[in-house]
Amino acid sequence: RRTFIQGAAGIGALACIGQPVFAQTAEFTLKWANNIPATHPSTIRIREAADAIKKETNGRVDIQVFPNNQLGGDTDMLSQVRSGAIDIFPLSGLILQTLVPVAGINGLAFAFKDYPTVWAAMDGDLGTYIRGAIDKVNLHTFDKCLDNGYRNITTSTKPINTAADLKGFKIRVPVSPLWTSMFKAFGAAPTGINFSEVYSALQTKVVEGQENPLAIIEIAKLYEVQKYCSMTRHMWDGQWILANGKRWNSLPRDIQAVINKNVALAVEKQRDDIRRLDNSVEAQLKAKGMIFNDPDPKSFRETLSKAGFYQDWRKKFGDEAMSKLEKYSGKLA
Ligand code: X2X
Repeated sequence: RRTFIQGAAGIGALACIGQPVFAQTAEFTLKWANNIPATHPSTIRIREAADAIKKETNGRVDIQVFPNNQLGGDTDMLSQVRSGAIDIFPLSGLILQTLVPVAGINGLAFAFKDYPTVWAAMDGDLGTYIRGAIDKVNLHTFDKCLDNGYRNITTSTKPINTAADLKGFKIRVPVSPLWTSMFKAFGAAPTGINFSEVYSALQTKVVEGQENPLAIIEIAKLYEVQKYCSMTRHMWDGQWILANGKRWNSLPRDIQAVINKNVALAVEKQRDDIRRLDNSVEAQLKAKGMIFNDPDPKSFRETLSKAGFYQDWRKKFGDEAMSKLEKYSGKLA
């Protein structure tokens, strides 16, 4: 950790580009890393929070933000936040599932009909239950998760209109048991690939398609290597903001309070940004040549039911977790 503090010597040099200068060297330098481009609201809002935190602590806290997989892919960054090489790292609950099985539960296909339901569940007792499970692996989780969004399928080859179009379809999914099993249940051929490798996997046609929220498809320029966007909205995905437990607990209470307050503010703004993008990006992507279609969810849900997808995951997650989810989603079968 001492080595990070050396980096704070750079603060003085920033004075020439109009950043505030703090006479003292930061007492707490925290590395914040993510898998998302610098221009995505998840990075923009956290950078704003980092600036506010620096000001409000009179320079005692310096949060350094490393976006876009600069410090590794998700699987690697998860190890790093556990070891303390990274201090704070937002990660999809479904990817965290490899370590905390129940953290994938919000990804059960078609669980949340709309955003009010998402936030009621994730900011309510489903979220509390998941955070409790994450605590047990010595990661601190901030109260509210970031929005990633409702996910849609893009392809370079054909539109996906019904579940039958996914038969044998070579699709990238994030590295997560639930994601892999969902697309296997659709009859597709899913490959688990970290987001850091997705653009090139699509470009070199290792896979024909992938699925992500519209904001990511636009900001990570996936439209350059994909032609069709099928608005399946097959799941909602968010990112839990994880901190190394030992590091977090070692911070003084007043410092934790300033960080908590500003991260919570950043999350609120980030959620608004994503909602706005979710409504506006389709037009931009169409202008760039993507072809959109709106599939009926019915064949997708039926295919999953018939394949035993919901039943299998009900067993894995257990009745207690499922009842917390189904309070919001209604019965999933
Ligand atoms: O890896 C992905 O597809 C992404 C960027 O949506 C996640 O973080 C889960």
